[in-house]
Formats: sequence, C-alpha cells, structure tokens
Amino acid sequence: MNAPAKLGAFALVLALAFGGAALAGAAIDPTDPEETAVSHAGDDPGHGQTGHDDTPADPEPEGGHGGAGPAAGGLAVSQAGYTLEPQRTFFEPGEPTRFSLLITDERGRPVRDEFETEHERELHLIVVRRDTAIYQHVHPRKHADGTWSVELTLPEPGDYRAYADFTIDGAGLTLATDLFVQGDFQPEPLPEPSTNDSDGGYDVELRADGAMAKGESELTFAVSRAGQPADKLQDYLGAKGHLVALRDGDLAYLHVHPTAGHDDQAEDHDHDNEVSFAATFPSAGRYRLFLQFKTEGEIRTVAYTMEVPR
Ligand SMILES: [Cu+2]
Repeated sequence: MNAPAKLGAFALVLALAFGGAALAGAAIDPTDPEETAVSHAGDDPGHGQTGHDDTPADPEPEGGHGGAGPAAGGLAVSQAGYTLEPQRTFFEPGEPTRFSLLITDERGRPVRDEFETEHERELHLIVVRRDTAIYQHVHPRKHADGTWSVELTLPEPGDYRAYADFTIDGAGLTLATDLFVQGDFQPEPLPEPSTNDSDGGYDVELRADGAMAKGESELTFAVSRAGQPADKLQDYLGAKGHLVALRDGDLAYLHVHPTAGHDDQAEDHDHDNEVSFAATFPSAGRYRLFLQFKTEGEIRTVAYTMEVPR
C-alpha cells in the first residue's frame, strides 16, 4: 500500500474541557481542561495509529432510538426538531481553536437542560476527516446559556465531519456538520479490510463472524500484549471500550452499544481483555471502526476497515 505518508504525523493531543455539571446546567466555568482528545490516523490495515493520551472516548450509545430498522445517524445537521448550530466551520491546520456549538429546538431556542447522560457525558463530539484518516473524540463543556465549547486542533487540511452525539427524552440523536481546514489536502485511501490493529504496544483483534447488514451483528475486540491476553481493561466512561462505526461513502454514524462490559460477566475473568458491541449495519459495504479503550491509565485508539456482506 502506498506510503503511509503521514502516519504518525497526526499524533496530537488536545486539552479540552468538559463538564459533567449537568444539573444546574448553569454556571460552569469554561476552563479546566480535564480530558484530552484523541486524534489518530488510521492507515493501512494493521497499524497506523498514533496519538492519544488521556482521553475521552466513548462512542455513542444512545438509548432508545425510536424507530424501526437500522438507524444511520450523522447525516443531517437538523433532525427530529433539533438543530446543530456550529459557531464556526473554518479552521487553520494545526492551530488550537475554540469550537462552540449550540443544539437548538424547533423554536430556535438553545437546548440547555434536557440532555441526558450517556456514557458519563451529556454530549460527545466526534470529529473525523472525511477520508477517515484522522479521528478525534472530545467532550465539550456546557456553559450556562447552553453553548458547548471545546478547544479543537485539526491537524491537517481537508474536510472533516463533526458529530454531536447526545440523548434527549430517551432518544439518541447524532447531528453533524462539516468543518473545513484550508491547505493542501492529501487524502488517504481507506485502508483495506483488516482484523488487527495496535496502539501503545497493545494488539487488538476484531472478531465479527457472522456480521451482516440489517440484523444486529456482534463485534468483539480482544486485546493482547506481546502475544498474551492483556490485563483487565480499565473502565472508560462507564464501559470497557467505546466504538464508533462510520459508513464508507457517506460517513453515516452508526448506533453501537456494548453488550458485555460493566454489568454482566463480572465473573468471567477469561475475557477481561475483551469487549463486545452490538452494531446494526444499515447496509452492506465498508465501514471504518474506531475503538477506544483504556489500559495503564491511557486511552488507546485502534481502527479497522470492515467489509459487511449482504
Ligand atoms: Cu464521548
């Protein structure tokens, strides 16, 4: 495959602030970076990851998505009466920039107090360059007026998709907008399908036997180190791992949720190094999966291209 041109070049860590101050939904001080974002370049099967640090990760889990059939989110900036209003969409490459957004209701009023906590946060922001080579997952901080803000650094030129993943009234919603970074954009091809990737010395194998479009598919990730099963995965935002799945072509954002994690299998020490998810792929085709998990206090990010058969 052609040169992982800029593998490794994207490692970066963002400091960001987020606040769990949900209740009160007011008076939150916009400083105090507490988490970081992960950025990372996935490129070729099997590696090509970089970046991360302590981070927030966690994909998406919303609660009941009402609606039948596979739901593909992230394709609209406005849906179900709610609208994502970014305060800016232009960025300079590599320049830390404050990014603020509002979620407004059908009457244009900022939603402030209605957010429900999912995976320990009221709102998850996923930013992915459209070629999927760069991935970040951050948690903006909510301010008294309902504005969410976070410091974002988009490392390379290109068009990015920014997904705001949140839950209101028990329904998960993912609204998204494009962000633009000027400069000489060098797109990277989607890596070929693969079931292995690694980060920080941890090798992670994806098992997705029987995965198919439409019905629910189980995806299991097994973490090992130097050929041995890794130690128990640490809890990260209330789960053993967080997964985001994007469809190749339109970057539709899938609803994925952990199937084994906190509550069940507490006794199953043989699988402490594994985390499983249920995903409903809305159609056959290729998807890019981004898994984040925590070991030794560090957030790791691995990515896979998966081919979902009909
Ligand atoms: Cu998150």
